[in-house]
Amino acid sequence: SRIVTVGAAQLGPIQRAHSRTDVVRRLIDLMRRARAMGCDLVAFPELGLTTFFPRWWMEDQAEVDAFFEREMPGPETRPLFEEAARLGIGFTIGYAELTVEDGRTRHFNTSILVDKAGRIVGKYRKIHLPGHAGHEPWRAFQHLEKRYFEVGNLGWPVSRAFGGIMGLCICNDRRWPETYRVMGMQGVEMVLLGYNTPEHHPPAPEQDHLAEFHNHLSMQAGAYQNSTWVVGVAKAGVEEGCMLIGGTAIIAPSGEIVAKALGRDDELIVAACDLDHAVSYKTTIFNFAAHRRPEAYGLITER
Ligand code: ING
Repeated sequence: SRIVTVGAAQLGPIQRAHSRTDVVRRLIDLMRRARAMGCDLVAFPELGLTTFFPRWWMEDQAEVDAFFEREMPGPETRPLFEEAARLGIGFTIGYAELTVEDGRTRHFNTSILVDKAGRIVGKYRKIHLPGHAGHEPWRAFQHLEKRYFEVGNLGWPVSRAFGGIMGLCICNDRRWPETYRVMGMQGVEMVLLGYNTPEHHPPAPEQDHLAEFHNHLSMQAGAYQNSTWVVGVAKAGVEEGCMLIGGTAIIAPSGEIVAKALGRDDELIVAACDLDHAVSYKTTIFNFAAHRRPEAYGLITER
């Protein structure tokens, strides 16, 4: 067996007034608790340093860019990296990435995987950007990821770390089977993802009561159908008047939920995840080499 003891560190709300320093203090507390429980790795949510700012229509780019990190680690996040290295624990965290590439300024919804020595060994930029790009004042709140972020340009890479093959994705990605399959084709054994999911979905309020169900359904299906562990970590609770679901969970390759958060505030759940648990599925029912028929799958890559 190859045990990776994982902490899924759900965050309660981050209000607009909370500084990065305020948030890093909460992250370090959760990281220390995870280490004390024997974790090799602790996973934090999507946009884990700020409030979910795509809920607002903003026209001043400087106001928007204030939610982004220009370097990682930067001055306010370096203490998190230093504490992780001191404790000997790895972590994932999501953040808004502002960078200059090919001579132009780029904005991504990004997540990184950091090893026990504090090195960034994996990086992902969100590909499935939900919501809308224009101002839609009929909504109780906006969901403007298509306005503030570019589509990720790194694909879904996997990293060899923590004794296995680790993958990253972010929030809406978890609802799309293609996300897991692209990583499954690379032999992924654990997918780490964060999410900020409003309970209310203005275009389809009739779905709201199923928000928690659809959250687990998506991740359990992805785990089972690709024989991989899935660790899904929420930023939860009432952020600036908007209720975000919790439901942080650690899911086995069997599709079973092995640990689940109970509330909607800062909450740590831990599980000893045996990466070899996936072998039984990868070598039988989901033996891709033996059973997949890619010649029949062309349509799923069409527009
Ligand atoms: N959040 C949501 C998610 O996919 C959303 C978007 C909200 C979809 C409500 C459906 C209903 O979980 C992010 N950040 O992708």
